[in-house]
Amino acid sequence: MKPITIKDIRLHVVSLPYVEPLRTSFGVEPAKSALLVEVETTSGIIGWGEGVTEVRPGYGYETIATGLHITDEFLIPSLVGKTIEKATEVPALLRSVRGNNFAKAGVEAAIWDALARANDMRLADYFASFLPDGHRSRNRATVGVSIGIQPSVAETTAIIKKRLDQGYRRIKLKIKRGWDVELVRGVRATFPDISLMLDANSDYTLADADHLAQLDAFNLLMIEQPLAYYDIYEHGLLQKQIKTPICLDESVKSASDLLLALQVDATRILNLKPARVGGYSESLKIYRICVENHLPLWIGGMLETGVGRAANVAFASLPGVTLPCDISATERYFNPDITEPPFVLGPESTLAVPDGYGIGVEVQRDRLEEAEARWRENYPYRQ
Ligand code: OSB
Ligand code: MG
Repeated sequence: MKPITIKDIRLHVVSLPYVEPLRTSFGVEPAKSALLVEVETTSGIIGWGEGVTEVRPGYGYETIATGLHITDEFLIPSLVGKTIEKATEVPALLRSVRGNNFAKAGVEAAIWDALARANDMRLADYFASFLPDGHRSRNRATVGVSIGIQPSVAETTAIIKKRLDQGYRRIKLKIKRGWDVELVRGVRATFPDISLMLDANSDYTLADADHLAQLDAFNLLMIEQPLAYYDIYEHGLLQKQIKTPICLDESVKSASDLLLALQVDATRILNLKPARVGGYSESLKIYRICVENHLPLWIGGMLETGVGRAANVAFASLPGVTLPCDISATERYFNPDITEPPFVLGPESTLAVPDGYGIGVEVQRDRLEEAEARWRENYPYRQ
């Protein structure tokens, strides 16, 4: 493997209108805002990465503004001028900064892309090179679709029908207190057999255990993150009171969190969002823990632009990712995205890993500039 030397790291804040916003238990954003990281090497290779900072500290505590601050002032100076042989060296270079996983994940992802491109490799194959034989990329990711909170059951079933007709084979519904059992009962009346799961985004407390146990009647694949975003222990207590498998999302921010969650039976399935755990190096550690413990694993999404989506598709193509992922086709999110080619839903609810090197998609400079201008118009405090 050829090493890279980092010449420059540039940040781009973009705003992209959603085709359809996603309402969760903590709210809705009208447009996608993203902090994109562009790494340039001394040999002129460009790598791209995307953390998942949002405008508000809703899903995680980081925001676009904290991402800019941490990346600009602390992460970039730790990396510029450094020669990197393996992308897994990056976390050690960023060790002096605690937390701020989304910001770290953005720069780490750009370095993964640059190293793969510098070595004429697809990112999926570069990921696999850190795993034992038998973990080669399957060249496609099996995916599902996430459906936001709708005004009624009828509107929810109409969207589910549209998604099933498009070829998605696993449906995730966002729920919140007061929008759960009756929703699922209504949906199951129309679709008794579809592969169905729920995501509560931390809206409940342990006092809701009896209420949540009513969901056991509906043959759900899992319920994602019912309790507090920082909690592991009480999810283990809740799992004793409900049969539906619990899948942690927000609470698992490192391999160490996952080991604790396994110890207290707080997660029977894992939603891994590489940015949430600080990047793909930590994600590979978590991947190995899941394989060793036979823990079903899937890759979650944060409505990423094509930059983040492409890297997640590459990771999701690894065989230890055993359940459908929250990575849908480009047309479900943006029209157009800032990268080409788009991801198109293929046979058996899959997205193909692109053939190109690195993340395999190319940022379109004209669209990037347009999306940066849109951010500046909407968020003038950052000008
Ligand atoms: O909890 O998985 C979540 C989007 C924003 C914030 C949190 C979540 C989500 C999703 C998006 O569910 C799924 C996707 O990217 O398709
Ligand atoms: Mg979730």
